Order: sequence, then C-alpha cells, then structure tokens
Amino acid sequence: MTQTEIFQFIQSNTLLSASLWVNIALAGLSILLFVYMGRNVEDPRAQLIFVATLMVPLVSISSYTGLVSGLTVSFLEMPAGHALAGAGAGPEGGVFTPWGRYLTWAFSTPMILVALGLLAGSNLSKLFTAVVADVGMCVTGLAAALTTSSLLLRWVWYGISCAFFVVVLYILLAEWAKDAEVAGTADIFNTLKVLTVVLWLGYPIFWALGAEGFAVLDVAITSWAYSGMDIIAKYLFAFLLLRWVVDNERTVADVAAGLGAASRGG
Ligand code: RET
Repeated sequence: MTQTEIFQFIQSNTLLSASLWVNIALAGLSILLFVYMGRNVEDPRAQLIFVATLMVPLVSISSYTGLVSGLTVSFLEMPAGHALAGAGAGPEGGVFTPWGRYLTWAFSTPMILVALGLLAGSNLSKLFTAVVADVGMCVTGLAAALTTSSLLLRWVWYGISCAFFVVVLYILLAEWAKDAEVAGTADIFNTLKVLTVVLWLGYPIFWALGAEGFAVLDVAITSWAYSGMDIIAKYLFAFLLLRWVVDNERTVADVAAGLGAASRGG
C-alpha cells in the first residue's frame, strides 16, 4: 500500500481519523497553554520540569501528524495463528499497524518520568534506571508490533516489554513515593503517580485486546482507547503538574537544594 492509499484509508474511516485529529488539536492547545503558564518560572529545577513536560505535547503533535499522514502506519501481514492472519483492511491484506505510536512513546514517556523524578527528588541512578527501562519498554513494544515472522515471538517481545515496565512501576510506586515524602512533594506526587500507574497499565491491556494482539477490538476503537488514555496521561497530567509547579516554585527549588520539608523537620 502506498502512503497515499494509507492516508486515504485513514481519512475514509471517520472514527479512526477523528481519534488522531483530536490529539493534534489538543496537543497544539496544550503547547500554547503550557508556554503561557511557564512564562514567569525562574527556578532552574522548576524550569527543567517545565521543559520536560512541554516536550510531551510537542512529541505528541509530531507523533499524531506522522500517523494521520500515513507516514508512520503500515499494513502488516500477521503470522500464522494470529486472529487476523490472512485477513485485514488493505487491498493486499494486512493489519493496520500504527507503529509510529510505539516509536514516539520512546521520546514522550521518558519526559513524563524525568518530570516525575525531579518532582520526587530522585537521585540520578533511579532517574537513569527509570528512563532507560522506559525506553526499553517502548522499543520492545515497537518490536512486538513489527514482528511478522512468528506469533510466539510477537508475544516474547511483549513479555520483554512488560519486564521493562515492571522496573518503571517499581521505581514509581516504591522508590519515588518514598523520595517524595522526604522532598515534601508527596501530595502532588501521589496524585500524579496514581494517575500515571492506572493509565499506563491500560496501554499493554489495549495492545493485547487490539488488532495487533488478540484482535478483540476493532482498529478505530483501539485507536480511540490509546487517544483517550493519551489525553489524560499527557495533557491532563502535564496540566496538573505544571499548575502545581507554578504555585509551589519555592518547594521545587528546595528539593534541588536537598532541603525538602521532612529534612527541615517540618
Ligand atoms: C506496550 C506493549 C508491550 C507491553 C507494554 C506496553 C506498554 C506501553 C505503555 C505506554 C505508555 C504510553 C504513554 C504515552 C503517552 O505519551 C508497548 C503497549 C508494557 C505503558 C503514557
């Protein structure tokens, strides 16, 4: 299928194309809003949280532009044993695979973790571990989606990706939750932690249920599931974080100096 044919396929499926255009619009609005919100932030650590968070909608608008144009979408022939083997929507068969999503998660999700780690007062080792495991999760998730030789190996990649995900979850739930207590940022960190953990768990679930996994859900519904989770995990998440950082710049600065509320005795 040529890129033009893929583009036309996406445009002709209104439900599918709406799930992509909605995110382009919301990412654009978020970028403008976040730049405006951050205009007076002066503390370098707060600024770093802002830049990391601003990258999320910037990567997102690029990601969805790639998808909507057909550049980062392929119709792939599924291996024997897959629910959609030998079937699919393309003229030559094949299953709609928006692999650009998985690729761009490798750029957006580390930014979310950098922002969360800085908020929690993480040390460099934990921040490094979380980011590297997260990139590993995204790249092996991409490998799962692109493997067409063997059904078993698709799920092996999926399993490796889940193993990386467990590392990220451990750091979020155990390590940074403790660090945030010391840093005096536990309230906002816990809110964002719950939001992140609950939503991020949805991605592997929808991958398994979607066309690329067990094919329980149709392509447009799967796309809406990801797009809906993206709206909350990216734009709402970023908005809540940045609003708090603007209101609590002093606390963020103190985390940097190792002077969190707990170590001050308060
Ligand atoms: C995959 C499939 C393989 C197993 C696992 C996955 C996890 C993906 C996650 C994605 C999060 C994306 C976000 C995007 C917003 O920018 C790759 C679906 C574990 C957790 C938050």
